[in-house]
Amino acid sequence: MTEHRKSVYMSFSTDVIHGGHTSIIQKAAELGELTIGMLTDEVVVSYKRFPVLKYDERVKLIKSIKGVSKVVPQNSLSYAENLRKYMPDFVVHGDNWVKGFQKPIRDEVEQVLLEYGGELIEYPYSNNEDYEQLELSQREQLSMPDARRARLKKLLEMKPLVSVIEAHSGITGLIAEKTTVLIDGETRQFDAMWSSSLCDSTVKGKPDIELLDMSKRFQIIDEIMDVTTKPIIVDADTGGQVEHFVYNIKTLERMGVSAVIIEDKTGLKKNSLFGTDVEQTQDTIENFSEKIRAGKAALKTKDFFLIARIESLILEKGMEDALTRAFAFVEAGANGIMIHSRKKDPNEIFEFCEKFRIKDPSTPLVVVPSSFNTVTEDEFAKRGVNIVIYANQLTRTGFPAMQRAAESILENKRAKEADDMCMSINEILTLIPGEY
Ligand code: SPV
Ligand code: MG
Repeated sequence: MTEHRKSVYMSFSTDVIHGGHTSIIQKAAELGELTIGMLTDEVVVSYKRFPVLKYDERVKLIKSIKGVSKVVPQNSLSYAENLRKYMPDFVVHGDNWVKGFQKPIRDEVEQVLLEYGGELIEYPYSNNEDYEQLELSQREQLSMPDARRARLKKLLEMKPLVSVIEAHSGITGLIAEKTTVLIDGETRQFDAMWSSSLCDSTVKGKPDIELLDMSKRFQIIDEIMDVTTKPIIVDADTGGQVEHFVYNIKTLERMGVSAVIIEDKTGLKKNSLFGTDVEQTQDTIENFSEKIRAGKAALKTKDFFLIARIESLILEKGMEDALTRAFAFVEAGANGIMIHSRKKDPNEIFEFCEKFRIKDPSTPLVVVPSSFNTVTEDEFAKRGVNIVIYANQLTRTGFPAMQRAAESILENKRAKEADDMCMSINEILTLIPGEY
């Protein structure tokens, strides 16, 4: 009787194959028939960085390596689903996950292997400077204008919902870029950043009335771009005068921004969350459509999105008005629609999405749930929303903390009591690349 050939499982996400990969694959293949679980694009985006090669290309790449018998999709960072399905005799991994971010994944692998008597085999991780350099240069590549700009569109094709957080400086950009959580074997990161008129103005101590000129806004965006790789969506208020807007949209596109959102208001813009408490004027459909057409005509690439934001619900003009505008603005060339509301109750947003989707199944829908903040991303996705923007949370959390620290120093005439509120110097240093 011939002995049953053992089966081996490894998980991969990589889009660059180097000697470290081929040597561990070789060792794994010596143990038996090797199946590779290739992480899907959606998983790679949520735990690492945007893959330079798409899933199918990464599969082709790994399949071409000697020793690989089969490649299957792995739909989560967790191995559990695939291990229970394929029940490999061995799981092979580098020993770099014994501690750190991936430890819970490893613990789960051990547990699942115990269920059926599989074995975990770990080889020393190859800490090679050249490989690290390779990864760094991939990241650098992602931050270049052409690569960065095109990625929002790719993310929309790849994920049911794109999650965006506000950033207004280099440091908040880094928080948006790097913050990762691991929950139930699933990692989450933000996909993109929002450059908010409200937050940019607040940081400068100015009201959100289109007072900050675009060159100031460009400077802030440039600062963020300097230290991050993720795509950026820019809040360009009303877009201003058409004659100015056509220049500004071109600048944004050239910088590598992925999308601009302009709102259908005119005159002195006030923040939408004031609603009808202050005087705000909505632009006519004709004028705003003209602005959209002019903006689109100024663009040079197909990657850049001009998204029209509808203020009808904010200004209590009714659902019909909001829908009429949405269809007209898509007709004028808008690549997406942002519908805004300042109600806590999300029903008017849900109703808009449902009615919009009956006639238009594909134009991306964007929401900013500052007020209707009980709704989860999964629920939004079910309702046909494609982009959720957390528009001001990093600003609104940062400033109260600063205020508390300032008060504490005044109260105590020293900084000791404020120390517990502060991030350690060490943490600050490691947040900023090159400082450790
Ligand atoms: C912003 O973030 O500046 C926005 C969203 O435009 S809101 O403040 O809700 O109007
Ligand atoms: Mg704004």
